[in-house]
Amino acid sequence: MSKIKDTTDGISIQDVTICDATAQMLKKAKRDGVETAFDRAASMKACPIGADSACCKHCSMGPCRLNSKDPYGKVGVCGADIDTIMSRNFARMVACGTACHTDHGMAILKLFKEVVNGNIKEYSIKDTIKLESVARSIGIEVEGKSVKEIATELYQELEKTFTQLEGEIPFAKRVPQKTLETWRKLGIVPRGAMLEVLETMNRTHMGVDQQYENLTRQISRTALADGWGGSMVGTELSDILFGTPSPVAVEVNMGVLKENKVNIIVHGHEPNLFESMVVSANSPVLIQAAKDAGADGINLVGMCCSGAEMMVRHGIPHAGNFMSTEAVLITGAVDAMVVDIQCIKQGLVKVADCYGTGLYTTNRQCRIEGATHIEFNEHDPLAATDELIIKAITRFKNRTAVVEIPKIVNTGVHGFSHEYINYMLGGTFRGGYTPLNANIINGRIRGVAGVVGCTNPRVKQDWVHVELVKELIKNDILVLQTGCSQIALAKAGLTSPEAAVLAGPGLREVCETVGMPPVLGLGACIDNSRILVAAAAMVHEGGLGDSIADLPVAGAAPEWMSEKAIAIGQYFVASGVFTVFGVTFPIVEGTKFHKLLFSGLEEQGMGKWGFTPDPYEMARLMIDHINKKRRALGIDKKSERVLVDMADRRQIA
Ligand code: NFS
Ligand code: SF4
Repeated sequence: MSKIKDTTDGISIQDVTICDATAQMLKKAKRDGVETAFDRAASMKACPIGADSACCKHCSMGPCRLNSKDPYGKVGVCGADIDTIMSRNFARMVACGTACHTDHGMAILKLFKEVVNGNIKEYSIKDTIKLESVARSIGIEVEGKSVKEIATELYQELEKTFTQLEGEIPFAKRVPQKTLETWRKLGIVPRGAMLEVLETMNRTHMGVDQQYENLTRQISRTALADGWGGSMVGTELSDILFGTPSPVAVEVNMGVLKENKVNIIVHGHEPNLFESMVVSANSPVLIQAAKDAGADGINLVGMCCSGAEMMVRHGIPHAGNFMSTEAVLITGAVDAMVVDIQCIKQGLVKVADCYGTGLYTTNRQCRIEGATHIEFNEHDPLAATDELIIKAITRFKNRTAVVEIPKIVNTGVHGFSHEYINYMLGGTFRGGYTPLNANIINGRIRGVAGVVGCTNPRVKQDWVHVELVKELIKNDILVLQTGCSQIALAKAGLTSPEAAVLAGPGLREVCETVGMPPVLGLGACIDNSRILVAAAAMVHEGGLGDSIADLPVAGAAPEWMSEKAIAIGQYFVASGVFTVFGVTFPIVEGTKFHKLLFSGLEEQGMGKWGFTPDPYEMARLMIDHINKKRRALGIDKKSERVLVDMADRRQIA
C-alpha cells in the first residue's frame, strides 16, 4: 500500500519529486493501491551504521559494528580498525562499479570482434572516421590499411584493457603526460581491468590489506581501469559500430507515450539490444501487425542509460530516469518493458503485474523472479526483438488497464560527443578546443562542470540536479551531463539553446554565438569517458596547465545511489577532478581515510572528494574550486574586453 501521503502530514508527493509526470503517476498509484520505491524509502529507515560504512561482514567472526560517533573507540573481532573497515568497503564498491562498466565494455568489444570477423551480420561499422582516430590515439598505424585491418588491430589492442596482466592499459596513451607521471609515481596505472578487480577482491578479504593508504592506491587503480578502460572501450566501440552522436532535438518525459500506439520501453544499459529493437520496430510486417491489432503504430522509447545512448545517437524519445521507471508503468500505457542489465528494480515486477504490462528480461546475466525471460542473442538478434514486439502488440490488443499518460513533453538538444564539441566550437576548418580554452582564459566561461549520476528516493527526485546546474550556469560554468542527471535537466528544459538566458553573461554570449545550450548532454553513464577525453583535450590544447588537476573543472553526482557512481567518482578524483557527491557519503567524517579522500589525494597531485546534500552549497564548493584553479593559472583577473566605442570607430574610419 502507498505510504506517501498527499497531505502535508507526513511525507507528501511534493516532497519526493519535482518531476510532474512522476508526481501525477504517484497520485494514481495511491488511488490504485500500488507501492513504489518512494513508499519503501519512506518506511525503510536507512541503517545509520551501514550509511557510515562503519560495519564489516567480511568474515563470520563478525559481522562487526563500530561506533561512528567514537570511530576509534572500538575495533572488529580481528582487530580491524575503522579506516581498514571503511576503505575495504569503499574498495568493494569501486570494484563492483568497475566490474559493471567493464562487463559492458567487454560485451561491446566481443560484439565488435564478431562483426569485424563477419560472424555477426546484423551490425556493421558505421563510423570509419572514428575508427581511424581511436586507432591512431593508441598508436596504431592506419595509413594504407583497410577498415577490416584497422578494426582487427584495434580490437586486439583493446582486448588488453580487460585481460592484460602486466603493463599499462591502451588508453593510458590518451592521458596527459603530467597526469600519467603522477599515476606512475604512485603505481596506479591500471594493467587490465579483470586483474584490478580481482586484486581488489583479494586485498579486501579478511586479513589482507589493512593499511588504508596502500589500499586506496589499489582503489584508484581499479577505478581508472573503469574510466580510461572498460567505460572508454564501451563508448568508443559503440560509436564506431552505431555512430558517433551529434546534436539532435529529442523529446523527453512521459508524454512521449502514445495512447493509441503499441508502447515499448527499453530500460537498461547495453545499446545492441536497443539497436535491434529499433530494427524490429521498423519492420513493415510488425507495423502491419500493430495496425491489425487496432494501433496507429509502434512507439519505442528509452529509459535510463541505454535510453540516453539511443537518445544522443538517434534522437529516440526518452521517458524518464531511474526514479520514474516504476511510475511510468502506472500510466497503464506501457505494453512491454524490455530490460537488460543494471539499475533494474526488482519492484518493477509487481507494478507491471498490477497494470498487465509485460516485463521482459533479455540478458543471460539478469533474470528477475516473476519477469518473463526472452533471451537476446546477438548472433540472431531479431529473433528476440521481433518476439518482444509481438508480445507488446498482444498486450495492446488485450489492454484492460485504465490509461492515463501525463501530457508533458520537453524538447531539448542532446548528443554532444567530444568529437562534436571539437567541431562545434572550432568549425570545420579549425576544429579543436582552442575556442573553449580561449573562452575559459578570457573568463567568459569560468570553467566546466560534469554533473552526472542517478536519482535516489532518499532525496527529492531531480531537484538537487536542477538547482545545482542552474547555479553553475548562472556563474558562467559550462555543464556537461550524462545518465539520469541529463534526463532531469532535459525535463527541466535546460538542454535547449533557449536556456542560455539562464546563464551568466559570459556563458550566455558563447552559447548564443554558437547556438548551443548551456547544458550539454553527452549520453549514458558509460559516456562519462567522453568527459575524460574532453578534459585531456583541454590540457593538450594548452594554456590551462599541464595536467587534468590543473584545469578549472569540477564534477558532481548530486543524487547518486549506485556502486557504479562511486567507481565513476573515484576515477574522476584519481584523474585530477574535484568531485562532489550528494545524498550521503559512506565514510565517517574526521577519520584518517576520510581525510585522505577529501584532501590527501589532492596533495598527491590528483583531485579530491567533496560532499554535501545541499545543491547551493555544492555549487559553492565547485565554484570555489574552479576559482582556485583559475588563480593558480593566473587567469583569475578577467582580461579586459575592449569595447569599441564611437570615438574609436571614427578613428578606424
Ligand atoms: Ni548510471 Fe545508468 Fe541512472 Fe545511476 Fe543507473 S541508469 S549507469 S547508475 S541510476 S545514472
Ligand atoms: Fe569483523 Fe574483522 Fe571479520 Fe570484518 S573481517 S567481520 S572486522 S572480524
